[in-house]
Amino acid sequence: MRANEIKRRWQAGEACVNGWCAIPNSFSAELMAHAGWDSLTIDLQHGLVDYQAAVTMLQAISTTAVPPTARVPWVEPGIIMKMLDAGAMGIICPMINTPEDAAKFVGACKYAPLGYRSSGPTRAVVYAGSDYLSKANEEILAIAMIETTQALDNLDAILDTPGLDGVYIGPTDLAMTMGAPPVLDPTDKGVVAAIERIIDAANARGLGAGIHCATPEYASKMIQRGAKLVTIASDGRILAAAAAAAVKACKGDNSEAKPAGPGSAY
Ligand code: 3PY
Ligand code: MG
Repeated sequence: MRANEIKRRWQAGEACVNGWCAIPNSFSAELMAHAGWDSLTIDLQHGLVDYQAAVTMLQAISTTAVPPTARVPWVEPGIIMKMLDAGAMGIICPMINTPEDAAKFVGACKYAPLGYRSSGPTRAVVYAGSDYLSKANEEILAIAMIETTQALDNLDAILDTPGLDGVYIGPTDLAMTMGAPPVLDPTDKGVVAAIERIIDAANARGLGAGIHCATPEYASKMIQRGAKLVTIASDGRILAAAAAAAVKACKGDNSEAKPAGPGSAY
């Protein structure tokens, strides 16, 4: 089976600079795949991507060796298994708040005896190799999003879930549940302390810690702080910023760019 390069990097103590695909299109995914990211995530939660678009995006990404993951909409085994069958090499699952959520999530990502994933890796065998069924439990990553105060309260129990490979911090939701401004790249002291606590607790167990960032500067800072997967914005966000900058440069417009609200952070 194709080795999961995210896992290889984590084992070598290296971080992945991760791209985020929210645009439901195979060509934008192909462009992202050729842009030099270490890994890519197709976002079926807040991205505009449905299952059929996601399949074509996985095919586009597989014109390169970049490992694809998917963020699913919720802790729902059906879509987790469908994305894995389509060839995602890992799943990022939002709102894992309890050890029960974590066990349900990890179980959906792993075949028996580790979990209850159903056998039927229709495209995954084509993409990842004919020995997929026997190797998938080792190579497929189950990454739980920690993004609420409830998850913080249950952090140790969630991280101790057998088979969990990593965590992914959602700073916006986390801040919102802490009563802080809901933004990526937070500076609120309480939110920053929570992020650092999650990264340290994951690293102490040999789990990969990921975080969604808005800027390369914050992402680099997070790598220095111990994060092993840092996302920078999204395809849509990067496209919008580059387009706005080009128009502004051509028009010689010196006015401030319109700030995007937190809701458009992806
Ligand atoms: C959040 O900030 O809540 C996220 O889910 C980022 O992906
Ligand atoms: Mg979130």
